[in-house]
Amino acid sequence: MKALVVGGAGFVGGYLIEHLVREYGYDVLATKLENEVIDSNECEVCDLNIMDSASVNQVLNRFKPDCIFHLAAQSSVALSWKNPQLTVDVNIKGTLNLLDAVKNIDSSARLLLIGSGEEYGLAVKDNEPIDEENAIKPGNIYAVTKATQNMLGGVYSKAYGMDIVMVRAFNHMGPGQSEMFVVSDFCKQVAEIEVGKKENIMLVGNLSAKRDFTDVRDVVRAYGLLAEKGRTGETYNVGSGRAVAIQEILDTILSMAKIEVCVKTDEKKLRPSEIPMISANTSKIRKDVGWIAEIPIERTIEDTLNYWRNRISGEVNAD
Ligand code: A2R
Ligand code: GDD
Repeated sequence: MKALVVGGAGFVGGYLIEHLVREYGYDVLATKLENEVIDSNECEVCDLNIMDSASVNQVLNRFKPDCIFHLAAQSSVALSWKNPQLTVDVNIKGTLNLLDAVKNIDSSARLLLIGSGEEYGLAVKDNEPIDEENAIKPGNIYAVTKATQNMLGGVYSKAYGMDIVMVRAFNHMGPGQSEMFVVSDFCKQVAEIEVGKKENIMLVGNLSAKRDFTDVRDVVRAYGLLAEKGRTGETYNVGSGRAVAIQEILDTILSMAKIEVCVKTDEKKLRPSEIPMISANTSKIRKDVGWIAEIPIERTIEDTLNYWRNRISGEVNAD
């Protein structure tokens, strides 16, 4: 089985490549942007900017994958407020380039489009986990682009008989994630404060929002199972099914800190608009492919904090 991982240098990409090779023995080609690095001897690597439709066609024609995991994106909600043009270009036009390339070469490859729990946005009601049958009501620019991706996937699947599975991934976390995202951001700050690399003030944004967090190692397990057993043309939630307040995440991280940390709200981290709570009903993925998130949130947080401690102490020693 030949799997193409588009956006393979990102956070999920690294874990997914390893999972596909070790768990399934897939032959993997991972794509990255020119300035990125994929540090793996388990797969073939090539440069690909999904905005360049000719190159997308070329890569597909050459590799002829059986399965494509589309991870490439501008993946930050916060950045989508600051750079809506880039977010729309990459997440919508880039996805369209991939869909058209698969269609044009008449490929029967299964395509997994990785969307977001953010697509539901304001449709989430009464603090209840939301399922795939609900209407969506995206509440930010990133969410609009991912909702569009999902709709394009549905249309291409129906109209052209393409084998497309759409995913709505809720928040993921784990060692190696960019500090643009909340768990990594908080862990990095604690690790810097512990070694005196940063003054003892931890800057935070909105702590009242509730989100549904899953360990990246569980997330890639879901993607592998969906590629193997997901129903074509369907959308699947990938999440833990439990909403946790960002305040609770912060408290857990602070309880693991080696020193007492001062916390301060940074106005710049507050967003123009915020969905109060988003959490996944995961009945469908459990029923169809037998997936359920397994890794407890405390373990992921501890692993992420230790990742940053190692990285920061390495940097401090190198100075
Ligand atoms: O933005 P960068 O330099 O970190 O590169 C990202 C890359 N990417 C692109 N790849 C090809 N052509 C482009 N025009 C392009 N623009 C950005 O996609 C990054 O290496 C990768 C996405 O990985 P992350 O940002 O680390 O996201 P993560 O957490 O791996 O999420 C995977 C998927 C994304 O579609 C999210 O929107 C969704 O799961 O939640
Ligand atoms: N990044 C960040 N930094 N977020 C903070 C902070 C902070 O200091 N303080 C509070 N937050 C809050 C944000 O306002 C948001 O409500 C929540 O923490 C999570 O923020 P992020 O980690 O930036 O993720 P996101 O929810 O905006 O988006 C992530 O999850 C989506 C799925 O739900 C990304 O991984 C998306 O790619 C993904 O689709």
